[in-house]
Amino acid sequence: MASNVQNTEETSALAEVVESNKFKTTEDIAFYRRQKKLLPGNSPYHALLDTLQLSSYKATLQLLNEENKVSLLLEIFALEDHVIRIKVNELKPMKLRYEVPDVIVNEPVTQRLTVVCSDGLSLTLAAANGCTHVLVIAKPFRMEIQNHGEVSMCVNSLGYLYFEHLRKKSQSEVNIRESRQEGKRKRDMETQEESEEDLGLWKEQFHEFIDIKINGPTSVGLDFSLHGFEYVYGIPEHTENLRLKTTSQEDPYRLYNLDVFACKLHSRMGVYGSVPLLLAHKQNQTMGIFWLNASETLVDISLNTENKTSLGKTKKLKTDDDVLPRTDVRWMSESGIIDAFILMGPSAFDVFSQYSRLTGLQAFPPLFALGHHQCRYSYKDENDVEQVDAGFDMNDIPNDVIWLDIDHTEGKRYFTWDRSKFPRPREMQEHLRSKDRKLVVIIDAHIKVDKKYPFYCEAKSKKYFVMDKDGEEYHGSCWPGVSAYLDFTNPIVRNWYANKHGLDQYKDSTDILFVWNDMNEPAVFSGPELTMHKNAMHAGGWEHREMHNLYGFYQQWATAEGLIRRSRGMERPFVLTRSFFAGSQRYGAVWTGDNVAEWSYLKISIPMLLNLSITGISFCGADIGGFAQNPEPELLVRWYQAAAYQPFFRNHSHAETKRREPWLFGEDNTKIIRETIRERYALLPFWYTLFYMAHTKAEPVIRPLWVNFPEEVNTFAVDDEFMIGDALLVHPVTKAGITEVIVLLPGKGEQNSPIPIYQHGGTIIPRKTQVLRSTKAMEMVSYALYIALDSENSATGMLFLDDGHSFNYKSKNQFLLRKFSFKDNTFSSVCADEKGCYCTECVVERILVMGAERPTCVTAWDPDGQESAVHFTYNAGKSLLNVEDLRLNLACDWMLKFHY
Ligand code: NBV
Repeated sequence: MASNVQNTEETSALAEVVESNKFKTTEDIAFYRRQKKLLPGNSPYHALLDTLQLSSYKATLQLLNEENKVSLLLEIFALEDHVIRIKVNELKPMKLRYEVPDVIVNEPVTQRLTVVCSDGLSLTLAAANGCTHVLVIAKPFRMEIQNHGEVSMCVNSLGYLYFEHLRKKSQSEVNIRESRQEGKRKRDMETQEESEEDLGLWKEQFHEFIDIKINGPTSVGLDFSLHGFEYVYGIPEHTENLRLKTTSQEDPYRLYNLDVFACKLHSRMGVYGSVPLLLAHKQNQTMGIFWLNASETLVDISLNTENKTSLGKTKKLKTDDDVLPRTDVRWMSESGIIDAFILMGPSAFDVFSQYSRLTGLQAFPPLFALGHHQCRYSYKDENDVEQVDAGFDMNDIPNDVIWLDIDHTEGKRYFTWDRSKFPRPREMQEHLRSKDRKLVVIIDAHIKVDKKYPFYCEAKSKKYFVMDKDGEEYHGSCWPGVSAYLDFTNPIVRNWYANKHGLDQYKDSTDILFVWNDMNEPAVFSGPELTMHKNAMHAGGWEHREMHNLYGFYQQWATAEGLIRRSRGMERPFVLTRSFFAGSQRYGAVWTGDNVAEWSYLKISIPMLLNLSITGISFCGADIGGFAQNPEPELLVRWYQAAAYQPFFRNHSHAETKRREPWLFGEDNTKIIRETIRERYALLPFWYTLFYMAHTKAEPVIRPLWVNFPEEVNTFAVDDEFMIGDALLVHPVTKAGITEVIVLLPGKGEQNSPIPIYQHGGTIIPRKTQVLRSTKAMEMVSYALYIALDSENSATGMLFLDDGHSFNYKSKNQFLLRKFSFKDNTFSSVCADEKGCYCTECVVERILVMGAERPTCVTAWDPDGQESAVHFTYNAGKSLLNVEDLRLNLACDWMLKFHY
């Protein structure tokens, strides 16, 4: 694709790309074709039980492939808190194979495994916790993971363990290489079809792209059978439903980070990011499989049944009582080793916490990042920014951030300003600061190759770029034209890059400027599938194929580190990334990329965000209105009404679309959008508290219904509605022209409703009593507590409070965590974490009790034990009790008594 093309050309070129099959189908993927040749039930692997070695932290034994006589090393670890880790590598690889670094936060704590039973045919290992057992069966090799005596999972019971060992090229293959070196390369390429036996072992062609594999075939794979499970979720990112579908007749789910503009819906092809975590749920248990591999990965899923008494055997589907469902999950990766974590739950929240111990917790966003974001590709100049900013105030709509896309830079040279459009970027930022607002600028992954661009020259001289297979700087084309790509996998490069965000280095940036990392799959217009060639080279001599899915993760990490460093470790960063991997939650937010202004894209945003949320990435959102094309006003309004209840809340649109600021769709629509955004702001204390819970306890901020109602089978496949925390149930309207939807209320059946947001009985939601122009402006606004009583007339809720932007909550314990409860006609506010201490003048001004009876009087008890009557009103028709004009300090313990 030509450099510096105009926007119109860009879009149509990209659209064309999607149409003309620039992306592989599974048939184009050689390692997949090779693995699919394996027949089930025929594993050539034999576990040599007498090679068992036990150390204080693991068990190892050898697996012999009886066909090719290559031995593998199996390592089994029992990690604390109910996680089993299984690693398989070659016993004696010719050279090291890639093991994913940097994703696992701390070396997991392991428990001793002991042999509890062994008969020469199998052996059983017990973890120190006493409830987990691992049965290893010798021939053919397979494993059973048992929990409290019940088989939860079998490994390799279908015999799909697959491991291509490193090898030398045979003489005939060497001849081919030599003839190429003699300059016959082109002719060879044309004449040498990939032979049937070859199957892309050393070379693979896709369109004009030839992937020469210096290491030859390195693919790995394994199957896991989940007994009793028929609902599986996760492995984002796909434009698919929440519940994963069986792939027997259809494509497998592909995990390969790609820049797919306007991705087709219900497709299993890879899009921008990948999290190789699959969750399985049944009534009494949730489990997870985390497949730690950053190379291209495909996942096959099939649903079977089996007799309760004969675990592991595939049977025809029956409906008998003694028949159990079973989901088989087969992971296939192009390279690396097998490193799988089996998260035993048993609850969904246990799985979330087990996974977070491995890959880390959601970064705690600064409060402003939970407000409304206004973005466009691109706001033209300083005047445009000023007008848009003023538009929010004129229309009485709160907003926290204005975003600048690629055109703010000088010829797509990131970290610079186009001075003809942005002559005074510093003043522009100061203006936004005066309005308590922030600026986010885009910094893409590609770097313009330009001898006059100091950023490029410095990185080049330091050899910080990814190299091509011949040892030259890797070049590809992207927005600036010919571009180079920083090797973010190298810690030295990340360190250098992080420093580039310093206020002294990034000219005319201020501390209200935050960052958006785009095109970091990485997107390479001239590369295969619009991404980097797999045989490009990274630090340490690793091929790009090994860690392709990690590239965006590393860029976001370096950026977040840069923003933290810029404030000398004081301020929380905000970084949005398009590409991501397991662990990206530690560095900021993710959005779902280039969606389209169509109802179907609004609908799919719900399952897409839910699958991200349950795989650790709570801070996620989709472009409001759809990035490409123009939403009709009704769609934009409905999209706002959905997105206001989703974690990352940003209006964004393509350059070729009409302007999309919220007040441009007629007075009636502006009014609804205004109310919707204002409602988001009123609920910010609730959102902020939930983010604190995600950050400290790995509880997803939004969740599928089944997470909160794990026993209610009718919730298991629901993905048109969701929960925010455990308090709000939201059912967005995702169809044109309707005024009513059918809402499933767990425990209560279905209901028709025009206002599809419900508060769950038994919960308390903290809100602000007034909405102002931004989160910062609302800092001192008083709180209201909305209490929805359950059938026992009780409710509980939490509130987290701190300065909203620094790390002081952590480094100096400057925070408040309050617990509210309503029980026995008494409402109380108590401290939920004694460590926290934060001085605030903020008060609770209003308490609304839903489902209450009319009291005779209400009294407040202050911390000194003084009781005084307080004013209340009661709406008998709605059973609403409203206690107003309170001034109860948030930092103190107090009570309200309701007298009957
Ligand atoms: O930087 C321009 C856009 C950006 O607005 C969008 O959000 C990204 O997903 N970017 C993709 C590149 C151009 C897409 C046509």
